[in-house]
This record gives sequence, structure tokens and C-alpha cells, in this order.
Amino acid sequence: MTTARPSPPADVATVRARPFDFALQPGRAALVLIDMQRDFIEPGGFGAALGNDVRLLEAAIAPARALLDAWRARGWPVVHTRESHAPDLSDCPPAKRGRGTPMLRIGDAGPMGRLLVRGEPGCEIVPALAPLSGELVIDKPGKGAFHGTPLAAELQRLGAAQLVFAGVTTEVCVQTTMREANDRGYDALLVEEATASYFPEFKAATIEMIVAQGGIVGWAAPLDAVLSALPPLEPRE
Ligand code: C5J
Repeated sequence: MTTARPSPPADVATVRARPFDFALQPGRAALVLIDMQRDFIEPGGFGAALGNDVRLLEAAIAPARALLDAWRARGWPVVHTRESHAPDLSDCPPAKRGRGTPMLRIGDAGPMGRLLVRGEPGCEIVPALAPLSGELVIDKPGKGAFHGTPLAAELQRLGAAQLVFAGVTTEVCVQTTMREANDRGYDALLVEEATASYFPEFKAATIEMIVAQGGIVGWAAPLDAVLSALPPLEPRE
């Protein structure tokens, strides 16, 4: 037996997504760019100190930029996050800093400054995605962007009802934040080419986990499906 889904209201943009179409609400869907920081994407940062091949994350930059351009052109809400800590590391649990046997730990000095410390060059977002003045930047001490941050209140202030996700890494901070968002009642859509992992198989598995069981965490869609669904730009006066 098939169950008929109610038709979406006329003013939504229908994104062809998995496990089923995503009814994007123009202006009420915030773009959330997770941790597109030099420390994860460039050599000499935190990702590299953990032994990862950081070149694998570069592929997400151009697709994320295409989304950012589309959101900015329409004046829709944009949120950038940075995994980052205070210079005295008071917001970095010892269990996080002490984990594993990296070449350098959070707070240690590397070629781009102290790893994952606010104000250091490596902590900044890569130039192609640098926040514009007035865009929301959330510094987050954890993997999830809601934990220990004002994100929930800021999304409410922006009138966001849905979240469209891009960023790195898919299975760590992106997935954690999508799960937090899901538990807070947000419909969350992951844009496939705009996210990346040091482990491509983890990215693929994460996407499957998100859309499984009727979208137990949210939706996933290719970049083209999102961009082609967006309403045309209003002509400028
Ligand atoms: C990690 C992140 N992988 N932004 N952070 O430690 O995914």
C-alpha cells in the first residue's frame, strides 16, 4: 500500500532529495557551513596533525561557495561555524585535548598558529568562503554546533525553520550538528558535494545513515538539485 503525501504549499521550492523531496521554504532555510577552516583543510593544521590527507577536503570548497553565492544573492540566512577554543583552553575538555597521539594537540603551535585557537590564522575560514560582515559566525567548542553556543537563539532570531548543511567533516561535525538539529525539530538537508571527509567511505556511510529509515536524521541531495530548485533572483531595481 502506498501512502499519499500531502502536496507542499505553493511557495516552497521542491528539492529532489533522498529519501524523498525536500520542501525548501525560501528565506526560512538557513545555509549552515560547518568548520570550513584552514586548520581542517590546509596542510599544517589540526587535521594534518591527526595524520589525515587534508587534500581530500578541498573538493567541498567550490560546491560550498556555489551555495553561499546562491544564499547571499537571495539575502537568505547564512551561518558559518568554527571549531575553536579560547586561548586559555578553558572551554577544551582535557579528554578532548588528550585524545590519541597526534603530532600536535589543540593549543599547540603549528605553522598556522595555535591549533583550533580563536584568533589564530589556522582557525579562520578558508578565504573562498570567508564570512561577510553581518553574517553569523558561531565559535563552537564541541563537534556539534548547538553545544555550548548561542546557535539555537540565533536561528530563532533569523527566523530559520530549516537548515541546509555543507562543510567538514561529514561524519564528525556535520553529522553531529545535523543530529542536534533534528532533535531540535529542524528539517536538515545535506548537500552531497559540499561536504567532505578524510575518509570517503565515512562520507558515503554518513549520507546513507542520514537518509535511512525514512530520513531518520534528515535529507541528502546533490548540489544541482538544490541550485536548480531555488526561485529565480528578483531583478535589481
Ligand atoms: C573534527 C570537524 N573532525 N569539524 N572536526 O574533528 O569535523
